[in-house]
Amino acid sequence: MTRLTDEMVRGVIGSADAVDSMLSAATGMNRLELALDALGLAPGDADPRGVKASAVPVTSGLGVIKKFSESVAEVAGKLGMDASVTRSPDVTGFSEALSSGSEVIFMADDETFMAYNVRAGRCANNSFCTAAGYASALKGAAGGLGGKRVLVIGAGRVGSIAARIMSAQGAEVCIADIDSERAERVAREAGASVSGVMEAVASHDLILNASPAHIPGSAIRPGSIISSPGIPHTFDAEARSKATIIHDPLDIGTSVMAVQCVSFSRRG
Ligand code: 2YJ
Repeated sequence: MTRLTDEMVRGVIGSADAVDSMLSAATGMNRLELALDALGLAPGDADPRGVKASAVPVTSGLGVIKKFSESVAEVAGKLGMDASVTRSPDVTGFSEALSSGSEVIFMADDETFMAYNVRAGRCANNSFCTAAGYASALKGAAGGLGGKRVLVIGAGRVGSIAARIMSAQGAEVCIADIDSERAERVAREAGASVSGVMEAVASHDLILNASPAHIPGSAIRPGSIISSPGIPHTFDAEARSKATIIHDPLDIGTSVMAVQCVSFSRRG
């Protein structure tokens, strides 16, 4: 799994309004509406406003990413949560978050990024929430996915979940991955077909890119919509001029996590 870096996270603080503008221009939804849609929830099912949240820095593995926890707290704050970063990292930070009365606790190591609902004892997981958020963004931008041909690039955790979600919504999903066995297996599970990356890009207008691959603009069809959680994000100027590209390094996945985590204590 690709790990975020200091550089990828650097721009998150202060960019929430730009992400909101990008989202509403492309999908017609703001971040809360997108998160609710991604999770199949109604507005009354999850109201993040005023919910106390902590982001706990985690030092294990490759260690703390500069401004990661601060960025997570900022994204939660943008949804109206009362969010802050704990003074201490790791277990002491988790304990601090509990003592401070936080209802939602965000933490990430190199494998897993989760939001824990203290009262409900349940977790929202970033891979699922990222897949659901970007699938919902693609659906919003395309005016629905039922009966439409959608390409998923990357059959890892996010791509495989997104393929299942969009297939269940009636899309005709095709999966492309450099590992063809992995693509075949995920396609079987999702009721999807398989294709090579470049020929699939040339024959699809709706793409969910959950891979770190560089897709050259010359291969992209004009008017395409590309919902792209994949990092690093390396679309060139031609791609950006031909396609609507939906991407941010943290906001969409974290917003969906926050809303799902809040919904755990609101809906039994
Ligand atoms: O607390 C910190 O600053 C770090 N321990 C954060 C680590 C962030 N983790 C990742 O980027 C992993 N790839 C997990 C993200 C899951 C994406 N679905």
